[in-house]
Amino acid sequence: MSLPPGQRRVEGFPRFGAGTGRPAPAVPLDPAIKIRGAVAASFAVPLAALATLPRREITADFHCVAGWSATNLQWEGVAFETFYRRFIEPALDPGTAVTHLVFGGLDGHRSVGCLGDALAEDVLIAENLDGHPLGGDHGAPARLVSPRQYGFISTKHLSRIDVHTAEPTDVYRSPAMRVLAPHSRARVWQEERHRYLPAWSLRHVYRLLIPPIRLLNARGSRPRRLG
Ligand SMILES: Nc1nc2c(c(=O)[nH]1)N[C@H]1C(S)=C(S)[C@@H](COP(=O)(O)O)O[C@H]1N2
Ligand SMILES: [Mo]
Repeated sequence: MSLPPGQRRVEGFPRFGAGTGRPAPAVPLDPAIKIRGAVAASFAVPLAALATLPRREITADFHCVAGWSATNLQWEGVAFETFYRRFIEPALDPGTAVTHLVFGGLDGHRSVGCLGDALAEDVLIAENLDGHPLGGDHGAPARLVSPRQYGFISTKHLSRIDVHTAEPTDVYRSPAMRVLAPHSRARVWQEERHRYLPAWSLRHVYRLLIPPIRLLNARGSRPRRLG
């Protein structure tokens, strides 16, 4: 199987993210996904409710915008479209035209996607990876997985979804994220890495970031020593 433009295969599936050396956030006793924004009233969907929905399994490659790809991952969970139709759509005020969603994680990571991309048939709220419940490294207790978009869209430790009727402009607002200016659609086969700059101009720069970020993330994945 070929990889999208500018991507290179890595062995295994590294833990990755701007959260650097920090350990994964603790999983709450009764984890839930809070829904806010353009809904009649905010509410929370307990993760336990996912067990009552039709389940979906996909096998897909995973592509980080920095240029690594992990191949042949098996995800199991609930199709995001199923979740959206079951919980979010019924909570909208009549006539509300949703355009974008912001996916928030327990560690503060946030990503923006347009509704159409989020409703693609291979987008999941995943609870299992390769036959095992997600561990801290890969997004316990549940994460978004959108295989045809760069990895930063696939928010781990998913705990919040904000519903929007226009593209929110304040999500990627740290100084680093302003420079990285992620593309609003982030489709890997179209190589939509950066909002303004052509992807080829960034391939080398992004690739330089992979070893230090991998190292920091690997440190954070070690259990904390007691005492
Ligand atoms: N909550 C959260 N989600 C996140 C991140 C993060 O740091 N925190 N990093 C993103 C990035 S940049 C990538 S490439 C993938 C990495 O997923 P992995 O750590 O399971 O390999 O998760 C994305 N989702
Ligand atoms: Mo990434």
